[in-house]
Amino acid sequence: MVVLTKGELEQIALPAVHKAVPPLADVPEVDLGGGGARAAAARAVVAACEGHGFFKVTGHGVPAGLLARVEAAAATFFSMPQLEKEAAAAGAPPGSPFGYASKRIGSNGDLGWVEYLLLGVTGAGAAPLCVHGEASPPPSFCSFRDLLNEYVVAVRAMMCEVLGLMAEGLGLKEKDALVRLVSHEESDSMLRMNHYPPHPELKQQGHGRLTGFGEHTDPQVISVLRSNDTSGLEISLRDGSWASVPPDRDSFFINVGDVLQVLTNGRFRSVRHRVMVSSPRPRVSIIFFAGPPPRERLAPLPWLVAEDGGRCRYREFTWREYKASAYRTKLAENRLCHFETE
Ligand code: GA4
Repeated sequence: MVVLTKGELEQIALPAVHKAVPPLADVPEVDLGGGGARAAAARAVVAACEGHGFFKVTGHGVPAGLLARVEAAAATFFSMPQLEKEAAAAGAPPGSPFGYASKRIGSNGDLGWVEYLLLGVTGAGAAPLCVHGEASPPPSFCSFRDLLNEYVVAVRAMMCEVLGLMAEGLGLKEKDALVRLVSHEESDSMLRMNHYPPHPELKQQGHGRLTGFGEHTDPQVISVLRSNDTSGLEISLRDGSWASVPPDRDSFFINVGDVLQVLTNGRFRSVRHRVMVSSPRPRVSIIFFAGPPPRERLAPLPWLVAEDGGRCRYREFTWREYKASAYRTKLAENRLCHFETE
């Protein structure tokens, strides 16, 4: 499916020298199922965000049938001929990150062994998805989009539950301080579907690893990830080492994003992560990135600054400003350092 020029192949293949990394033994887990006490769940969310900046959500209430339909539809989309995929998601204005692409991540020269569909999600209503500037997507794509809308609504409800627990665990007076950001009419979120096909050379060699999606942090508030029970996701630990995340077909994974690190004055950790391709099975993941409205002014929350002895670690900025700055960077760059106060 993917045709590479020699230069591109060399760049993508370069990290194949990386050794396999150990599995993350202690993936923090938060059960939303109502079995445990709410205060305990709130504490577990905070501890996980302070630790790895990453955790697993069980008892999430998103119907298994919906997840199976979304997974099947994503697999069907990626199995279409290249031209059809491009046509189905065409219409994004030049310079916009939205639409279908293969191997090229962002617009600053990053490459990966991945093809993807990136869709904009605005508003808080029942049909928030939009393929920006869509001319007239084919009918087959419209039913796919309806299904993804259903998915976004369900995932956003679960995510708001998690953000509510976070606010509680942090002891914020304003209990909806975080939920409000991502469920506003103008919230600027995204849905991404990634497909990592097995690499033919790796299959022949039987070993080796390619970069599917290079290391990075997510700029938004939080990201909610699902995958088709296939390995590949790795996170960076506080000591700088990497650990692979054992796949789990029943749960969601949550990443703290850059904005949440800022709001919590650095108490929560925006987790650096990547996807490596070594599996003989294709990996398909679907990620919801929850962002605030473009005009939203973001700064460390006063309560958390007070708890930190009055030290405010980041200057105030709007999401529009941060996003513009982030989108000028290469994937692996530290984007928050430009907004630190010292
Ligand atoms: C990382 C998180 C999301 O996938 C994304 C990515 C975006 C893109 O693919 O266009 C970016 C990347 C992400 C951060 C730095 C810039 C922008 C690629 C890139 C090199 C959609 C996002 O919001 O930021």
